[in-house]
Amino acid sequence: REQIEQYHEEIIALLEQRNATLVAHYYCDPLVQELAEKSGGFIGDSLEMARYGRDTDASTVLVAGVKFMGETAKVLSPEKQVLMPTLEATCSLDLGCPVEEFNLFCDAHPDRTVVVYANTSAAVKARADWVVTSSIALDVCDYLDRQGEKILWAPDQHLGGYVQKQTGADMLLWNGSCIVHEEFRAKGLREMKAMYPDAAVLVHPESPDAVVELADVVGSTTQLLNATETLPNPQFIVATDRGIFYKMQQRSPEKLFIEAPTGGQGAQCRSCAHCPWMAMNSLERIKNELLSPANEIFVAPELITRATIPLERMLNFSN
Ligand code: CIZ
Ligand code: SF4
Repeated sequence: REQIEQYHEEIIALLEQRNATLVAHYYCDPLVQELAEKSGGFIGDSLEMARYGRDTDASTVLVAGVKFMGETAKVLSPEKQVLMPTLEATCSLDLGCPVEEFNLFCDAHPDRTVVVYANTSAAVKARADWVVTSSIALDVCDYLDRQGEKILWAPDQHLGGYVQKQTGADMLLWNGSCIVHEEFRAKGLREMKAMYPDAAVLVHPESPDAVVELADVVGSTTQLLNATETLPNPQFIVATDRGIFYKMQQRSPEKLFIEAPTGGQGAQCRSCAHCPWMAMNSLERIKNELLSPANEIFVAPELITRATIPLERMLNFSN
């Protein structure tokens, strides 16, 4: 613990020297989230991170998350330096939606409004009419449906299927998925619910349909976090990345938070309830990056110009 405190203090001094701020995703290691808090930085979901990065006065934004979050920060603040602890931290949704294939898909369906999830590259966003996160996907697609628009949705098929079911919108879905959320299993969850009859079940909509159906609350990371405060239940079964337990427990120390069951077993399962890419954001890498920046995010100017349009729409819609 003493060693960690020392690490934290060294990093805070380095952040000050560089006029830098640390912004961390809820799925990062608790020690990194704690550092973000202590340093006066920020913890949030990808929508909140994007807004914070845009609005901060710091000249350098150090993004502890995955690559698309760094790219989004750069697109929204091209004048700022955006650093990441590593450039290897990616996302199965981003990887599963390469821009060349995506462009062909869009070309084949010119009559559809293109809505992409935030978990995509800047190049994919540059082709989109709208960018959404899980906190506003339902509202945006519902709005577009009411305007009579047909939607092309990418890349998460589970979230897309959920939105389609809830809104009745005409949606053509890309077939991507999140390697963390797709591991949650309905059978195990049903058994767990029977063991904890007083628990509320919280599910992120990147999870399979059968798991979503068992939920008391379906929502984005922030919406699930808020539910742990507003619901009276003493226990919660949580189907999302376990990184979020840090904030849940901090806000409600008296409540019990239980990981929803996954298909894989222990150490064999690299992605069970914790994103292996989020886990790459270690204190050591954060410190090294501030000592000698080697992982700066650059986005081509023409992509910035184009990707800004759907990203601004996202930020304005959710204001
Ligand atoms: O699954 C993710 O990576 C999420 C939920 C990102 C975000 O915060 O929107
Ligand atoms: Fe991507 Fe899933 Fe990791 Fe989020 S948790 S960054 S969606 S792989």
